[in-house]
Amino acid sequence: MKNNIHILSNRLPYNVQKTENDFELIPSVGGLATGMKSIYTKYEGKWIGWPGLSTDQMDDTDQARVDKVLEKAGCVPVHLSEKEIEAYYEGFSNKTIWPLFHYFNEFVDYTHENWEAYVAVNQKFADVALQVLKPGDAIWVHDYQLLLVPQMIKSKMPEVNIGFFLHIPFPSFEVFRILPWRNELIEGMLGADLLGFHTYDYERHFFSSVRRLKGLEINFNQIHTKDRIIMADAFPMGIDYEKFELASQKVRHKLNSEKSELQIELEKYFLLSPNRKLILSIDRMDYTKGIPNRLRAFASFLEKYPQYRGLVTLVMLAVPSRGKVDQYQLLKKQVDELVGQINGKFGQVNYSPIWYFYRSMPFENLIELYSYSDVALITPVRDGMNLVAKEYVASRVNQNGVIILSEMAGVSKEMGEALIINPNNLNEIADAIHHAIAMPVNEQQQRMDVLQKRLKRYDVFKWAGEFINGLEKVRSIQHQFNAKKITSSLQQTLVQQYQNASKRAIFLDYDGTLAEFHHDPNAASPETEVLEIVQKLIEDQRNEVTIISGRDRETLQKWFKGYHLNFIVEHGVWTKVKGGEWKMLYQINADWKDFIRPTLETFVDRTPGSFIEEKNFSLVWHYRKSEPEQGIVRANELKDELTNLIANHNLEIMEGNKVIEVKSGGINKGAAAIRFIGEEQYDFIFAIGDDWTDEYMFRELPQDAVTVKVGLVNTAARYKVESVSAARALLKAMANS
Ligand code: GDG
Repeated sequence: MKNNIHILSNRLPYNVQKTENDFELIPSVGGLATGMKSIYTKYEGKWIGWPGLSTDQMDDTDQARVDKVLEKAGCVPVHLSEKEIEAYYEGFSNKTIWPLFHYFNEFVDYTHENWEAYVAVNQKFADVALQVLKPGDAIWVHDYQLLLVPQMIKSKMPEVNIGFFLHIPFPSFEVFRILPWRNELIEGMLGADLLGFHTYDYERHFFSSVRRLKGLEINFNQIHTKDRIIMADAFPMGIDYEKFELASQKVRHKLNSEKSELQIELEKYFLLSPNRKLILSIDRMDYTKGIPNRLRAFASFLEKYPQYRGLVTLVMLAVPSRGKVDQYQLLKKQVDELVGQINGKFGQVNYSPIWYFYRSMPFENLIELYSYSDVALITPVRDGMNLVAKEYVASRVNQNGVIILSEMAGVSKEMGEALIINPNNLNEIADAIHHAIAMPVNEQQQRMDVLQKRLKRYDVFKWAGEFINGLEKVRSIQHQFNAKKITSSLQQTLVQQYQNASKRAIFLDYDGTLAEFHHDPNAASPETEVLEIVQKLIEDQRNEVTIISGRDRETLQKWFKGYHLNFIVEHGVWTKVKGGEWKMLYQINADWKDFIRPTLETFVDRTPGSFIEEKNFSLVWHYRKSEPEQGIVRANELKDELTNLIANHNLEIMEGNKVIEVKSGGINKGAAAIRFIGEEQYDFIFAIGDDWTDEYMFRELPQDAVTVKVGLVNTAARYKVESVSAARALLKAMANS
């Protein structure tokens, strides 16, 4: 059976329209629809989404008909009621997530019922997807309306490969944390195997929230959860370049009789004077697009450079959007007023400074606007990407034209050749308009040439293809990491090996292996479950059970008082064979501590939340409680400084889980475990541990030893388990066998 790739988004790529006695589908022309169609048709998947008609607008017969026409087009509908759309889409999606993710904190609505509807509708989408999906399939989920869907699918069908793409910005943690439902949203997204963003900045903001809210480790662009690797990456969305290029080539060669009214008007405009210029502005009427500031900046331009009055016109197409939301109604009013004021102030008999269209236009008109405008003025205050900028570039077949572009739009990262402005700096925008109009044609063409080559290469098909490659890549990385994972059948084999053995050495690391990490290392005393496992293991006469840890003698002895155990502590400095006395295996001194301690103290002062633990033969700097990113930066700095300091001393730096430890050289758990085994003949050697210090054991124990890493990261161990609870389950299975 073939593995399919399905698409899931809020809207299906069609508008459903009622005809006299049936329904018909009108295809959407958007870039996403085009890009995704190439994918779901190639991989024979389905497109799952809301068809655009509410269940209140259809009776059962209508619904059955709609389902049927959609089925023919490869679509599976998620039917929603008027009420659901209002609370989930207009409510939580557009009044909560949209403003917050675009840094409009003051517009964020915190209605709890909308959140509940968001959860319920996301579940509806996930349930429909679960009906469609087969094991081995992949699904690509789109955008902020569906942030919870990945986890909802993953929890039911972990074997499905899930991609998620966010079309809007992911905000800085300081903004994201404002949301009461921040944890749920992050968990929802972490159900995906691959997360795509338009830019690296959004990706790094996302990582920052993942670190801070979930405490997960992130290596390069891989997030390590307890049971799998998740990847995130920047995939800047492209456009259907050829479509815009071809359409604008045609515009130029039209006969008069074929020209639209708009095209005729545009041509007339330039006839009045060869010095006339047209500036273009196109967006949805949305407060994120910076329309009022754009108008104000245009007025400043006419004020500052009066020689252009009568010669430069701004054509502004604002497409109606989300008209039911208060802020959008206010914005519309504000824009209407500003246009009126500017036209009133600078207008002449033959000249209107702004041509304002509040409606949407057919594609042909859009191309005419792109083709006839000398400058594209794109000034959003926040914008995930902004495809208008790319479409303008693709439409400039003569390679002239200049783009003025806000640095707050994701697309600015790919368009260094545009004139980049800060959308709040009206003076800068006014000067940029002047710069653009005065720019020599050969310079315009040089800039345009670079932009066109880049956008042509990375078009929407390439973008979609790269994302699918990413999904395949993450699957193979997950396989590699899972290769050593102990499955239930492997566990049975290991337990069998254990049963068959007559003399066993068992080395158990403590923190991160038997016990979860605690913020306070002194509060990590063993839970009953751990004590029971240890008890069970030591009851068997064939077992030599050793706790092997970096901790000090006193703590472990106290915690396991009365248990007939061996101890190797402080990474092997001290050993205690059961019933015997503590012995120091090495004659080592700790004079060096006075010379290292001041450096660690400086780092404690500079890194709030970090502290020093002093052991007999080592000093440890802990940063588990500090700000995660700062902790990592400081840890790297500290390693650097220590490396210089310890040169010519017999000392070692070890990096554990959120700790940097300096200790006397030549001592490690591997050497200690080997020494413990000595001449004894064991027919089953088992060692389990979670961090870097345990890797010494994994490397030095005999090859046939059963070595187990806790955590799905690279390791020298033969096997891996994903978590402390899985480690305990394995030990329990052996102990109870
Ligand atoms: C979101 C993110 C991100 C506009 N007016 C008409 C019309 N359009 C088309 C344009 C363009 C699209 O609409 C607008 O796309 P943008 O990218 O500029 O903005 P959003 O709608 O806010 O989209 C954005 C995007 O998702 C993709 O990930 O770039 O940052 O906010 O394609 O051509 N098309 C027609 N008539 C119009 O009047 N036919």
